Amino acid sequence: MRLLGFTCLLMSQFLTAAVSAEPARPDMVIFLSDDHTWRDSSVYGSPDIPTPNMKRLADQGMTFENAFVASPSCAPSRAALLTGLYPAHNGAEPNHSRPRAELKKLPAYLQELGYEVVSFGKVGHYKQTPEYGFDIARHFRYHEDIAIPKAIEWLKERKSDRPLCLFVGTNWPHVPWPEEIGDIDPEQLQVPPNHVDTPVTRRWRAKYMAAIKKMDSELGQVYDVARQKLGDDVFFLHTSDHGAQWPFGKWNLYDEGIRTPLIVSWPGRIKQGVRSEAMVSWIDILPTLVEVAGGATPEQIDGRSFLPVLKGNTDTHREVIFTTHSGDGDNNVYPIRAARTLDGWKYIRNLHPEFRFTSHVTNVPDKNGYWNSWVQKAISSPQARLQVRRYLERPREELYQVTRDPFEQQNLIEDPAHVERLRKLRQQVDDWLAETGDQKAVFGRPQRIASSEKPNVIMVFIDDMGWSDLSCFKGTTVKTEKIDQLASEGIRFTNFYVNSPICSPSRVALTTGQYPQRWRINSYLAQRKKNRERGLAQWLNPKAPVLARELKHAGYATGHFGKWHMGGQRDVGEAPLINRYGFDRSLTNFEGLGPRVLPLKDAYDGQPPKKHDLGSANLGHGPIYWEDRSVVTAAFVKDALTFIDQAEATGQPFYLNLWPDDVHSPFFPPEVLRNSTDGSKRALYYAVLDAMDQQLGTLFDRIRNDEKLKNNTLILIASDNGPETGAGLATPLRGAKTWLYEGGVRSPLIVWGPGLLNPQAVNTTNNTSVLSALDLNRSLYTLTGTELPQGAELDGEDLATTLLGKAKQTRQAPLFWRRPPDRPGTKEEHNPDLAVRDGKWKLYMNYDQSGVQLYDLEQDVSEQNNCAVQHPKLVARLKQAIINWNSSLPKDAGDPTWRPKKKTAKTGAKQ
Ligand SMILES: [Ca+2]
Ligand SMILES: [Ca+2]
Repeated sequence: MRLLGFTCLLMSQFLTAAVSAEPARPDMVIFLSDDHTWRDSSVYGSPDIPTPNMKRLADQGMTFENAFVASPSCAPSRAALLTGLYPAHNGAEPNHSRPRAELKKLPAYLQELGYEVVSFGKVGHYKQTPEYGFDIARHFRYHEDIAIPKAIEWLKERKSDRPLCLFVGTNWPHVPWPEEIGDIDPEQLQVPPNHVDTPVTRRWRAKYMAAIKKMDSELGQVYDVARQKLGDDVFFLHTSDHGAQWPFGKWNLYDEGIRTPLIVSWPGRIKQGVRSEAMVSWIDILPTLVEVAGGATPEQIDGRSFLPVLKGNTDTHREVIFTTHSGDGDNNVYPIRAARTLDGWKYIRNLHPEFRFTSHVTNVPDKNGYWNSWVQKAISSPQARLQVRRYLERPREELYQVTRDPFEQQNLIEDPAHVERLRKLRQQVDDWLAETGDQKAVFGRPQRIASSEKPNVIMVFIDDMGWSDLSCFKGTTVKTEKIDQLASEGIRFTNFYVNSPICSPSRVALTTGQYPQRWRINSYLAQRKKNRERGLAQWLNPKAPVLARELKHAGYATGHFGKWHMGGQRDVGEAPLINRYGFDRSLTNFEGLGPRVLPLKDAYDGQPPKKHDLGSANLGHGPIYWEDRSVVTAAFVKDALTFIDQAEATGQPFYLNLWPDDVHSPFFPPEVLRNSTDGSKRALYYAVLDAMDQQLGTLFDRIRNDEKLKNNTLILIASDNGPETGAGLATPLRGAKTWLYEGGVRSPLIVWGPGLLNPQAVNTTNNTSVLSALDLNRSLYTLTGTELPQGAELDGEDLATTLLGKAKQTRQAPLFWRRPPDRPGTKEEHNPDLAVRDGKWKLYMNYDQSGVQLYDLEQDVSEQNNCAVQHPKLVARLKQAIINWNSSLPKDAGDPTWRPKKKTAKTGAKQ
């Protein structure tokens, strides 16, 4: 009888009566994939991405055409799944955030019904998984791919006869995608129409496919063992937490971000091989599982059980799906809300269209290598440029008819034919925002879209060039024609200073706008031990204010090309990479980390070229390539030109550091110039200066020959410190590199910008304004209309109008220097410990207040006549000013009262 009844029911309506009559409590297996776009599977129509195991499952169950996640990034999506609540309700809004602790989570609902609820792999967001209250939670860390075999092993060996709800979460096809692509042919792949088709895109697409293959294979293994071990009455559900990490996918509310595969099989209960149009959300999965387990559908949540759809009792569920995205708080700060209707319409509201849409894709290009190829193609291809700009800049609202325009390319927001539909969708979203108490919060610090009026800035910071080496600064040995040309079209400043007579601290001052001693960088950074012994930090603290970072947030493209020397040299391989300081793109030498070009020294003497990297090649964090020392500046220029082209393609103003390691030793000029020297240090130095001038000329010509760039670009040229003794010249100034005397810290400054400077000031020399690199930094905030960094007190003063030749102001506060701790001078002559310039006066003294010297620089620029005795009051005032300044800063090993910090296990290795 029973058997007959069973057959009858099967023939009629699929066991509905039996299920509702008594709790079935079937075993349940939920297989979650990670970052898999629904479209990228043969089950959902992909012509070139076979997913045979998804297909197998689909053949045995119900495939949902209209399944959506609540939010397109891992943590909020999974939190919505495991609470049945929208992100604004459960508190997990940006990526990496958690639902509120007091909320009831999915395991608790099922445990109450007698279930053992177990999780293997990425089910919650990695280490958050155990917080959801699973009976067992294992192997949930980042790409802990062993989770799948471990889950299978565990299930095979399970002895309990409690009903089981097993979650298995693979990390595939989440990045990093596998390098091994097997027999996938990138040439044969279909590139989606909203992507940019480049060879690199195809290679990455092949890698993504290889990752999908892994996921699909794991799905098949778990499905098979579930059926073997748990029998036919197993409820098996497969879905993905959101779309893939491609532009317009993950972190987006386009269908590629929010629409998701959902396939459910339950032999004997769900018809085989059916497809459902019913619209369901990830928040509906929790109540569905509870109902399948025989429980009453929870009422206090946003989700609603779609068991009636599974049972074939209805083919509708929701009319509209609401989705939300709040960014990842870091690379993506871009809140969006959207409604997607069953009849195929999508309304998107970008809460802050003034923000630039950035993400891991744009910000971590080495891990998403195709993005650069998109931007590169956008330089010449309008189609590529359109897609790149569409990704980066979004309108306030978007409206798409997804059924006709599946890739959401035609925004119909302005189309009068849809006014009524739009009104309704806006209202629905407003109501939903109100209902969920959505605060529309911005998580993290956004990047803004800059006005196209903003000027570009190129900061050329030459290394170890003397005060009087450029022929436009009275140099007589070589003609620096390219720099001279800029000088003749711009303004020369003869009272410009750097804030240290040596590389690293001078660079820190220009970079941060603060005295470098604040950051404990008062000499060149070298080996870890050597840094520690001199009382130096190991690298510039990334918390320091950085002009480039502020410009980046204001919408600038930022690039650093050339020597860095603020961390990441010799044996200090764990220093932050240059991009941590706010640079979008960088190429450096052996004095920094990230992409770099390392020099080969060739003396053209028949010997093979020698590598010169001081250990950099061993530090990793590349890519690294080698180049002849004589053309390293040209390599920096080449990359800078690409950066400029790309900034134009992305529609951004740019800030560019071009910091050659010319004309620092060792001196290896090109062969043709070397041959015209006598081989002496000085002659080789000038040959390098000549070559550098020509190589920089390529960059200058690019700007000058482009009308738009010419009129809206500012180029500044200075040297980071005085000349190395025996190489360049500082005549008539006293001292050289490492000395606090004028020859160590006074530098040429040239400001060029035909569209920006006062035309009357062109080809003039400003001999009166006293200013420093600190003031350049501060003035560039004004010149670019950029807000000052929050909470930072800058030491520079705003002399923007002076730099543009519209005024001749001088810095108000005195300028101070402290000598590098390891540069006390020579046997014959002591390098003064401390110095101040105030007006025309410069005063020197030692830490113990001895050795006071005072010079009147207007009368005595060569600092030959110490007039301290004649000006006791002035001396007393300036001495006190130095003492006050110096005592406000951390000491270093040059100060006799400095004591090394005790080395502890925690801090010894680091700062
Ligand atoms: Ca994910
Ligand atoms: Ca230098």
